[in-house]
Amino acid sequence: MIEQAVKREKNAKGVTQVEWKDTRQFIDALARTGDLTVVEKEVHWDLEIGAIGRLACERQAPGLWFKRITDYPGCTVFMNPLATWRRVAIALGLAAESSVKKIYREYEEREGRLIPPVTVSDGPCKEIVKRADQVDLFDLPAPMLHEGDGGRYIGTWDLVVSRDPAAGWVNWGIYRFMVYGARRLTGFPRPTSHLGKVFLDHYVPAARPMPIAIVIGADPLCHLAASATYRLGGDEAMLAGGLRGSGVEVVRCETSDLMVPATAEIVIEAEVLPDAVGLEGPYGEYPGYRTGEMGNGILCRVKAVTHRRDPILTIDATGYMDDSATITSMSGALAIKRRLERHGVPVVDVYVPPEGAVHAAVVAVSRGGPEVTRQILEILTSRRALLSKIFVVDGDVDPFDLGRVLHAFATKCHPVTGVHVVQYTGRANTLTPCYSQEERKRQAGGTVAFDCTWPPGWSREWEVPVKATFDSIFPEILQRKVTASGGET
Ligand SMILES: Cc1cc2nc3c(=O)[nH]c(=O)nc-3n(C[C@H](O)[C@H](O)[C@H](O)COP(=O)(O)O)c2cc1C
Ligand SMILES: [Mn+2]
Repeated sequence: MIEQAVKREKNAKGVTQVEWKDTRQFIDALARTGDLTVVEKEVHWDLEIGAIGRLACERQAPGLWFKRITDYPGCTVFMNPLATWRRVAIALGLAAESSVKKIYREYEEREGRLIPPVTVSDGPCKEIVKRADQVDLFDLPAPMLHEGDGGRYIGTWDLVVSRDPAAGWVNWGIYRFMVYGARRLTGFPRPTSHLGKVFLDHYVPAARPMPIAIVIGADPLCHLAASATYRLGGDEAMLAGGLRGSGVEVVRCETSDLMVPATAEIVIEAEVLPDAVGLEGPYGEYPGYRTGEMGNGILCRVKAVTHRRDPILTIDATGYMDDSATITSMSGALAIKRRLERHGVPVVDVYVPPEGAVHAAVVAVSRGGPEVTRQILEILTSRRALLSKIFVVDGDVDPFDLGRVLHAFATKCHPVTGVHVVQYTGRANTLTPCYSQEERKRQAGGTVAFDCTWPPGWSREWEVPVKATFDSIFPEILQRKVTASGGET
């Protein structure tokens, strides 16, 4: 059924076009494949939605559409849009049961074909327009997601549009935002994020407020593009167009010249203040822990809110196996693969397993050993270092098969000479749970690479042990006979 929803006749450029152009059409698609649970009974925004959404992630259960929220008639909440591979496959217009490897290959192919956005003069996101003192963020059902969060989070499955005033390029990224008052938000773009860097490099020194648009509930592939590990200056709107197979329709903001996806559910137009901060966090974060304490976040003044009629607030139940486990890990893995290729590493494939919360990567290489492992470690930690564990495996190990990866790690990684470590300051991931508060302040940390490959100097004839697996330790003729009979003879 899903295959039918994708225009099979390819357009002039040979691009597959995905039909769903907004959150509502995507929700319908999920309902058709059994990947949506509609919750009709009333649920509370204070922890109840968060608890149900959290359990759904941990069970890899369908997405959730809450239709009745305490105190908020007229608003609904859609939770965990892309937190399973099935939902990522459906968003891309693939069969729901597509393998992870197939999803990776499809994403990799489409991200190479950028399609620019299309400007429109009006769109559903402008059905309701509230400016200045008409704005009250408490009109929207921002949930208290986890016990102990610093406040109610309205930006979890968002897409934040901003511009570099010097170079003129536009950035999209997903960053968390907390309600701080009726017209105030605080947020947590990491200092290493593109928004964080542009704000600190260009707006703070000039003492100018930075216009941003927090877009909530655009079509799922726009959010996938916004979460992607993407180059500085790269245009995520064009990436989203490439993933969809058609340009994203964008419309101008009311209070700035930023352009936002026209079919989004909610758009919060704001400016980040250059000379003030506001308390933000803690928050139950994607590594699967409540990390940090309440601290200073960026402080934003809201200038307008526009939304569709009966707006759907999209939310990520952040934590173990959430939306970033699937989408950020996939784009991260492919960015690692490209980077290693550029540096001449003989990389075959890279997998960042969702269970590792974007902290661990598996890199398969056609030629391994300590030098290649060291090279991989240095390349992957030379800039912002989000990963802290790397498993380097030989090319005959399928990196997507975690059982085989663990087998290679357990049997091939030398406990003394196979472990390579680097330490760094100023670029570590401050959300890595094993780092102390003191290390986080200095952005200090390290990365370990486990060399799970045979030393290149070992003779294939007599030093490398023969694998005692079906495909290695039996004559080919017997393998063919056994597989031909279905493995029963
Ligand atoms: C659901 C979700 C929430 C995220 N929240 C944050 C966040 O609060 N702060 C942050 O720096 N990155 C966050 N990220 C990761 C960024 O979106 C990701 O690193 C992206 O590449 C950032 O874009 P940038 O490179 O343009 O900064 C989140 C990702 C997802 C999928
Ligand atoms: Mn970006």
